[in-house]
Amino acid sequence: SHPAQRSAGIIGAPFSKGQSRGGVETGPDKIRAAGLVDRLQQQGCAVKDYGNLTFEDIVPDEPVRGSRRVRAVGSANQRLSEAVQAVKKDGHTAVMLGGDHSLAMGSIHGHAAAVGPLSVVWVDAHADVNTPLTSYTGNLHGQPMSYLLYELQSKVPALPNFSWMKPCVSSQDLVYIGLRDVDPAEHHILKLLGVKAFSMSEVDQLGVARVMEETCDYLWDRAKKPIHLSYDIDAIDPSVTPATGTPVVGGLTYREGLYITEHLCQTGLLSAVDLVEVNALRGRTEADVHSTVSTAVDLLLGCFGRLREGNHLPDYSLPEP
Ligand code: NNH
Ligand code: MN
Ligand code: MN
Ligand code: MN
Repeated sequence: SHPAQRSAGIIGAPFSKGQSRGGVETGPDKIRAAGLVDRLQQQGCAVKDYGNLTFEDIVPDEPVRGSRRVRAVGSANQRLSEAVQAVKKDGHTAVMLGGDHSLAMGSIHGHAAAVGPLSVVWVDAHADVNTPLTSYTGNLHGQPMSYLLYELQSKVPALPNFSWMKPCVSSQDLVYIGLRDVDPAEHHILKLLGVKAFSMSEVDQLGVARVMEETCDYLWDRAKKPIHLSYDIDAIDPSVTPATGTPVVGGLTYREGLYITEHLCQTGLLSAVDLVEVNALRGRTEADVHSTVSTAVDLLLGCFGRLREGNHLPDYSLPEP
């Protein structure tokens, strides 16, 4: 059988101000340089590369409620939201190459604005559901879900350059996979809202195949909606993807990480993908960076029908002797 070979609309978002480590803004170009577009095309996927967004430098951008670069994050995400809406209106599966994970705000907002209610699968070592009032770090990449969830709006303060941002995800339409570094306030929020989460303990207990079956059963209980996959490369074990800002031991294996993409692709509902937090400056060696970037590419290929059993194009015919 042939998996849905949808077209990919790629947006590069070279943005790093949702956290404090330089280098994550080179993610889009590193992932492209590893051959993403060619390899997607070789597997029969049509690709339109929309290039990299440009972001204005906002000065001054003083901390707000302890969070840094709020205005820059707000305006970058507004631009990204518009770009994702355009890609969805062109009929592609949107692929957002980050950049840091604060970009999920604009990506998910734009996706929902274009197609309506979504299911969100958040694959990450972290829950990224702090509010500015609970964050220990003041980094907005640890906060995007708090702005996206309807149920948390009474707990999030208004921030400058965030007035465009409207919540668009219900807590029942969100599943986490890969959690292993969750702050106390985040854990409280997940329990309060009853958010479905497969931490690394559940991945150990159930195995990734059952995690994915249960993820889809849970999300489809009400209705089959377009899926937004937000993939933080730090979900994968740092032995495989060390070049990222906040590596956490005990992560998904390469195979588990890839299985998630294969399974979601086979649903036919994958409508947008974020691949974030690849930071080439965080690798100690060239091999660290190569392993991280090539894993990111493989995850994206998995989202667009690459199978480990092999693939062939539908019009393949054997050469006659
Ligand atoms: N929970 C921490 C924070 O809010 C860490 C977030 N870091 C991430 N998230 N890399 O994916 O800052
Ligand atoms: Mn994240
Ligand atoms: Mn993370
Ligand atoms: Mn065939």
